[in-house]
Formats: sequence, C-alpha cells, structure tokens
Amino acid sequence: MSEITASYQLFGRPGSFEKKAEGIALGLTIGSWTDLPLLEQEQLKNHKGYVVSIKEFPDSYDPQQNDEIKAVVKISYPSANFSPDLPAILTTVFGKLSLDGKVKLLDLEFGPKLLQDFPGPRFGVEGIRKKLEVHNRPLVMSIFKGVLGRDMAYLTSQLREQALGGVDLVKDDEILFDNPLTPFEQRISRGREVLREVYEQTGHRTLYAVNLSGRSSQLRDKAKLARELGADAILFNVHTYGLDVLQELAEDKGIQLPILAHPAFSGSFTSSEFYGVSHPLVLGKLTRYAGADFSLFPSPYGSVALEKEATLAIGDELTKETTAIKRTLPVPSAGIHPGLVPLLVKDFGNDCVINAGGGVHGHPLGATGGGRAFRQALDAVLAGKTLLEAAEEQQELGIALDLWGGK
Ligand code: 1AE
Repeated sequence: MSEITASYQLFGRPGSFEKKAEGIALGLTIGSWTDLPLLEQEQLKNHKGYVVSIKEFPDSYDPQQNDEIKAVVKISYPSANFSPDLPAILTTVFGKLSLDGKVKLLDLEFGPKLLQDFPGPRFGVEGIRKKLEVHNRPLVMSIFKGVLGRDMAYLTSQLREQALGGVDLVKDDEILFDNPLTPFEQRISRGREVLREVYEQTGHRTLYAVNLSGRSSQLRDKAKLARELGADAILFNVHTYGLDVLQELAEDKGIQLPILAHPAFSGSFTSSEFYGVSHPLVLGKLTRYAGADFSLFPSPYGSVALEKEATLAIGDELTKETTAIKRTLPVPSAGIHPGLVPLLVKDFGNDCVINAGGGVHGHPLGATGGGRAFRQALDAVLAGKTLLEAAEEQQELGIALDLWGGK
C-alpha cells in the first residue's frame, strides 16, 4: 500500500462528523461525487479519499462552543493523487483544509511503499554515537550565546570554554546568520582548529554544528562547502525553509553531514489547541522522515515549555523502532540547567541530548564550569546517586544547584 492516512481533530455537534469527514474526503480529492455523470464517477473512483474511522469524545467540549464535542477522524488518500514528496503530501492532506475552520492535523500514517521514498536520517542515533564514541549515556550539547556583533576571537574563545567543560556538541545559536564578523567559512575552519586543540589537550572530542543559513538556492552549495572545510554537523532552521529542503540536504551524497533540526517558527502552526499541525507530527515524525539526525524541541520544564504529553510523544516518534528509518536524537531544550538532568533522563532515557545555552554560560565558573556541572549531574544520575550526594564532591555541580535549584 502506498496511500497516506491522516488523522484530524474536528469539533462539531455529536453525530455530525460522518458528513464532515465525508466532505473532507471528497473535498480534498475529487471535489464532487454524485453530481457527476456515471462515466466520470467511475474514472474518479481511484482518486477518492475514504473515511477510515470516526471517534467522538462525548465528554469533551469546545470552551467557546459548549454544544460542540471533539472527534478524531481518519481519512485515507490514494497514492495516485500525489507524488511521493512532503509538499505534495501535505497539500493533499491539509492544503485548503488547513484554512477551513477548526481542524487540526494530528498524525499521518505512511503506507509501506510510500515510506520507501523517505530514507530518514543519514546517521541517526547509532551513527552519531559512533562519531563521538559515546555509547552509554545521553549526550550533552551547549549553545553559543551572546555572539551577535562579536568577532571570531570572541566566538572561538567561547567555543574553547564550552568544549573544555566536556560537552559532546556545541551548536550555533539559531539566530546567528552569515555576517562579516563571524563568517560561515571561518566559523567552520577556526572552530575545527579550536576543537582539535581541546582534543589534544584533554582527549575529549566535541563536535560543532554550524548554522546553515541564507537563500534556499545557496544551501546545497554552502553545505557542500561546509563539508569540504571539515564541518562536523549542520544546524538548520527547518521550519522557516520547509521540510522538503531538509530532506534534500539530508539525501545529498555531496553533503553527508549530521543535521540538527531547530524548531524555530514551528510554534506558529503547532501551538494552537484547535488549528495547525500537532507537535509530535511536525517535530517528531516528519522531522525524522525528512532526515534530521537531531530534533530540538521545548522541554516540558524549561523556559519555553511544551506540555509534557506532547514532548513525550515527540520523543517517541523520533526514537520508536517500528520503521526501517533510523532513529533521530530527541533534544528537549530551552531553560535547561543541571538540576533538571534527572528529570530529562527519566523522561527521555539514554538516547537523548541534554542541551543548554544559559544553563552553561550562566554558571558562575563560566562555560567550562557549566559544561562540567552538566556532566557531573549526568554521571550522578547514571551512578544512581542524587544530585545532592554528587554535589558534595563536585564543586561545579554544587554551585549550579545553589544557583538554579534541583537539590
Ligand atoms: C527549543 C530550542 C532552544 C534553543 O535553541 C536555545 O537557544 C535555548 O537556549 P537556553 O538553553 O534556553 O538558554
């Protein structure tokens, strides 16, 4: 089967959903049905969407429309209607419909044949672990902060400090674009030198993800240049460009770099309870299918928090083993500090990335102290110790807990 099945959340009066669902199945495919001459009906039969299921939730209600309840309807669309790419799929299942009242796209189920057109991440969890030679713990990532308007000397010193703290990855801030003070090429080549020096000094390997930005038409060449210059990985603001652009980059044999997908802008079409697309579909399943090796999303407990249920569902979509597609590393982020490490590990397990900007740079002993505090918190959790116990012997962790809590 190569069809796609979409799940939608709708609101309406009890008993009204069959008509609504049938209207969607027709409206997004052949547009009309019974008014057509018999011959045309026959020809169009292979293209008609069909309603798979309707589930009403009688106890639910729309706070703005008290007589309405929620329902989840599933509709399948035949593959004859679309080419096997995300722009065509998304236009088919949620094109005009996304503009048509209170309807939210919750999930998409790809038929097995269709799935073959989505190879997914090039590296995935195992490939990234192999690159870093870290197999038995969550990874730790730190984010450049306060680098706008600063020069290469500032940027490289911040990179060195972060790497000396023992983090596995450092990523550009998503708001750092090409600029004369810290050009893309120099960030890669100077960053590489700094990280090699740190490796020679400490034996610890840190990867740097450079922000791939600029016009869409330039991205492929820039990513190839990044590879030639020895970049470790790419950060990509996928939702300002579109998922298909991510897929192009991930599949390009001339690039072959791990890709970190940043969630910037996705809130504009995922945050509403009633409209848009669900978080697990956008930041989980589709980001994985489009080929991201890492997917960043707001954690349930930080500064830009998402509901816990949604974050767990994102993590599940990124890491479940049900498809042949490699797993993507979940990166629950925003407002993360060392005191949150036990919660992060409990909720997202071993195969996740603990990611922080302010929680590293805001440490009183600087970014190196911040990175160490995260690693110490992680070691404590893995050894079955409380953070309080570990902080008795680990100065950086103790200072972080005093500042941000978590004892
Ligand atoms: C959800 C993305 C988080 C992010 O990109 C970022 O820069 C977080 O910074 P902090 O850790 O909140 O300072």
